[in-house]
Amino acid sequence: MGFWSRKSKDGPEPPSEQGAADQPAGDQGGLFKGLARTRRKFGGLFGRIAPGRKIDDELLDELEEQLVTADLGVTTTMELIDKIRGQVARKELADAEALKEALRRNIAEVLARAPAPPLRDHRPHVIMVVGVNGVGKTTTIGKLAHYFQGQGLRVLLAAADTFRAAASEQLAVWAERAGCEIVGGQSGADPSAVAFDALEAAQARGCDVVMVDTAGRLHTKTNLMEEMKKVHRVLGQRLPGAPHEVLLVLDATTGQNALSQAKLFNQAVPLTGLVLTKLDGTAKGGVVVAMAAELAAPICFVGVGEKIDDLRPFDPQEFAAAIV
Ligand SMILES: Nc1nc2c(ncn2[C@@H]2O[C@H](COP(=O)(O)OP(=O)(O)OP(=O)(O)O)[C@@H](O)[C@H]2O)c(=O)[nH]1
Ligand SMILES: [Mg+2]
Repeated sequence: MGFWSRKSKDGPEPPSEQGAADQPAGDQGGLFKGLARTRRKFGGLFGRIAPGRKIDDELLDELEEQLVTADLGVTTTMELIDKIRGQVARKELADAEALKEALRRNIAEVLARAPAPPLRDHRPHVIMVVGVNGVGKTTTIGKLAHYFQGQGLRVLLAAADTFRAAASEQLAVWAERAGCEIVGGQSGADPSAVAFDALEAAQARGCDVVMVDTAGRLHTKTNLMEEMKKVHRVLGQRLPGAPHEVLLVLDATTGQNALSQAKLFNQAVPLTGLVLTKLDGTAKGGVVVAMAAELAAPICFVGVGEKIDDLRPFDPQEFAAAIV
């Protein structure tokens, strides 16, 4: 599949904490559990349908409304509903159970539309992490550092958030937890200079992965977006082709607003992937489907909690099954 799915040298992933009683056996890391609230939103509709109930316009209208409320967005919902109407017209769906199965399948199809990043072998592989304030960039970097270290890769973090007080200390705590290296800068230093120095250090030390933590910024603030572009540019000056990945971190609880953030960030720096955090705290998990439908960048990871293990590589089939 790509860089993200490199197999661990140490065998299978560690088992996750125990989840809900109805958690499927394969729910490593608690994706199913994390999406409980989103699923409840979908389940609410299916729960009210009497078994064997005929699929009619009234039922489809209700489903359409539910999908919009679950933040799939109007465009994506229309697409899904049209498809289901076609299946109903062709008499492919006998009852509510078949409808549920069809919805799950159709959602997985939409999610799989954005392909996983291609396999690229750079050394170091440079990943820049961007997003608005407080979405979970630093936490995600900590989780990813742990993930990569677990695959036997040598990771170095660049503390290029020189804006927020204590940002580099926060990253240092994650570096310690993950057991990786970190290069920081003085508070108030030029973030692109820190990124440059960190990349230089990673090259000298032979690191496999460099992750650049950046300050949170509003997608509408031009000067801050320019600063981010400079970090991107300077990394490329140090190592042509870098950064190889630009990950946009989005907070799933923001629902549809995440979509406009993604569009504006993508205009500033070419995004290669999305990470959706805080799926555990929201009933708006449906926004993932809207993302996959409307954006070119694939969803690489989802965050389902605050702990170091609470990050899952994104799997369309698994995700669709976990929400429907
Ligand atoms: N429940 C939950 N909380 C998360 C997740 N990811 C991050 N958080 C929490 O979100 C808060 C903000 O996380 P940070 O990693 O500091 O966010 P940031 O984007 O780096 O913030 P700034 O650097 O200030 O822009 C913290 O309290 C994290 O614990 C997640 O997947 N689930
Ligand atoms: Mg941060």
